[in-house]
Amino acid sequence: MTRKMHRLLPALLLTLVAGAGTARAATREFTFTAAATRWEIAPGRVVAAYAYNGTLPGPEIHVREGDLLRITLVNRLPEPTTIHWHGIPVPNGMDGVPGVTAPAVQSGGTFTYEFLAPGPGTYWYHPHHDSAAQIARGLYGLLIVDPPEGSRTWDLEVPLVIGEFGAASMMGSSGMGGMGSGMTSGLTSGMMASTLLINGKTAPAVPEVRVKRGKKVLFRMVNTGNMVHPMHVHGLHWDVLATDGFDVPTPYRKDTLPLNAGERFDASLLADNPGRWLVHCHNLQHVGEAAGSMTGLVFELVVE
Ligand SMILES: [Cu+2]
Repeated sequence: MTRKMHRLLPALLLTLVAGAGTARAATREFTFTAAATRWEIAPGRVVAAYAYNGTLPGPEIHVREGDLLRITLVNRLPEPTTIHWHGIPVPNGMDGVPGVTAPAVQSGGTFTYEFLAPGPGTYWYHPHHDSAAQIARGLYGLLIVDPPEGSRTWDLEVPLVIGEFGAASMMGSSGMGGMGSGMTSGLTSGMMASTLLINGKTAPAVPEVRVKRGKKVLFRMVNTGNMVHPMHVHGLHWDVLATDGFDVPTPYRKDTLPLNAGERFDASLLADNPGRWLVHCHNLQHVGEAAGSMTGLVFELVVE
């Protein structure tokens, strides 16, 4: 054995040992381009939004625990921005907080975030620069660390990302356009409801969820807004499995699950009661009725 090999051997062994523990870990590379876009929150209702890769919410990323994530932010917004990885213990410089961890990414600039995927669970990402306004314009998305292969105990997975579109403008922030005439008609519950989004749509444009009787559905719920949204399901129950990315010690049942600002829940639902059921925010100012259909934070769950 040469002297060079002697020097390399410990490093080689370390690599093999480390490799054995994370045999299935992979390097996962993504590009998120933040840009202004027009977004249809309901048929014919187009708003001026900010979005990652032109979608609202942004791309839903699925990775495995231990994967090395390399996510490049391309800033095509007319202002600086960052991405903060909510709930993920990233290295300090990757946390996306200007003035604390790393400078904001200027308009036209790029930055590559690099960190390891944490344990299985529901996480989300959003800017931490002018956060209230940029999140209210649509910059947010889900980052899901999937459980190990074969350990899933649900049949269908449904994201439930709540957004308060344009909420910052109601509080006096500038630059929110495209909300339509509703913005000038006063703070009525109907107007409020028209700005609240589930997965980028407002009811009645939120698609129904269809599930076969006896199947289990996992809802990955995230409240990206600033208000509490008590999500209520008719005819069935939520089984709370995890909150903020942590499994709860003992799953518990709820039929109304309050999502605080920034909070997230993994709640499964056993579709054991056939019919067409309502799922809605039970802050009833967040749902409304227009022309006989419900608006705002509401959708239908069909058990076949
Ligand atoms: Cu609500």
